[in-house]
Amino acid sequence: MMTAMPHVSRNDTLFERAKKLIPGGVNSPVRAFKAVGGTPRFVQRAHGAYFWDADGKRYIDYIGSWGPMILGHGHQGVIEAVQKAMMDGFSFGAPTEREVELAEEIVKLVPSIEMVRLVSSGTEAAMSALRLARGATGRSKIIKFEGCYHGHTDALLVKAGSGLATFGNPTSAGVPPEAVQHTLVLEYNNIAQLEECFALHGKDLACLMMEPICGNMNFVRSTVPFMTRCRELCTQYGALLIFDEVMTGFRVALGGAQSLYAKLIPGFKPDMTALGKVIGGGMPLAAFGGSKAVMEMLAPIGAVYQAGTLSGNPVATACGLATLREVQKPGFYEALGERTRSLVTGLTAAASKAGTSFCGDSQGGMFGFFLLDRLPQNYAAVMTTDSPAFNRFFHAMLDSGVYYAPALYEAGFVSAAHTPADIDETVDAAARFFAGR
Ligand code: HOZ
Repeated sequence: MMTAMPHVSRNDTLFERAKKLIPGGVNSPVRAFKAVGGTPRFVQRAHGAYFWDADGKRYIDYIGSWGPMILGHGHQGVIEAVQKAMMDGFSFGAPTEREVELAEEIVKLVPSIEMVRLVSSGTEAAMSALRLARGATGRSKIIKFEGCYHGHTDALLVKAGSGLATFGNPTSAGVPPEAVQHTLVLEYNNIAQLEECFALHGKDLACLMMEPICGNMNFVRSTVPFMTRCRELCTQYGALLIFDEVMTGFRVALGGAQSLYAKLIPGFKPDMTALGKVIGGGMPLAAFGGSKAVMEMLAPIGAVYQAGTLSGNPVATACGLATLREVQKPGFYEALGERTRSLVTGLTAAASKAGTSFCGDSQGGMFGFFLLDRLPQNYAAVMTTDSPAFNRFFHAMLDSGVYYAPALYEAGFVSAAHTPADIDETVDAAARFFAGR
């Protein structure tokens, strides 16, 4: 008699191989399933709103490479631009016309940016903006907020969100105390603490760096009064207000989160901005920019050094430019915002019907949801989420072919390729989970 062979998952096999050679089997901790348990899905291919794992299972993708894939995967126009660029060469280590074109696009779309420098990652963008702020002001101290993540630069890797929060070490080992001695960490949305800190340290502050809408403690907005005080105090004390819009830039609106606050706070703009993710369209590309006066303090004009072999890479800039041209088409953000809102509204209604605590928020193509009764305003409130319940939700959705971030501290992303049917399928899966709890 024939005995059936037990099914061996290719995801499991690949994970076992990966773990022998790559720490934790992943090349960035947020990809691991350490917090939720189980085996990470190894992606074989992706198209539109979906990816297929190594076992051939299809998932509706709400990570989108952690934000860049705003058009969905494999957008034809972007593929053509990348293929064309590749034929002319991968990297030159010398300037190209496309870098100028991308800089022109960024400056046109983000009015606070008069000059921009292209780099390869969000970490690099935030790190370089920080150095420039210190160079420009001649000061050392900086403010960051608990739960905000600005990449893995030493000085900013303290009480951070994203993977650090997920794995329970919000301050990384290996960061010497001296590296963070000038970093002041405050509670997000806490005006009293902010005012107190400026009163004590304002004259020594080089900058305040913040995610205007924080996507690294799930999805938490700065309140308008808080943002107003951040701007006022930075101006009053001569510190630079740096927006980390690596996640939110071209994602929550064409002009980023700063364009939304500018509508609510007259004359509002940050002094510097870090960008990434969407501007590369899925290729390693990021940027930081600000006023001409500050940006001209960078080498080779000024004394603040910053460099990169692959900065402004010709293939990455082609991908970024093609992506930015698509998102400027009329109605793009209206449609994307509507689709994302319908997801959050659908999930909230399904949870409410089942009597489950649930709330969510979204802006443009970025969203967050919490198994809580009301939206949290800071990291401590986010931390009150029932993480085992989140893990059960995550796995139920994964089994149903819906891929959310495997961590409750991450925002989610909807692309232009997500259809109403994808949203319905997602909400139905969630409703089944809520009903069965
Ligand atoms: N930290 C980013 C999301 N919060 C994703 C990039 C990464 O760390 O891999």
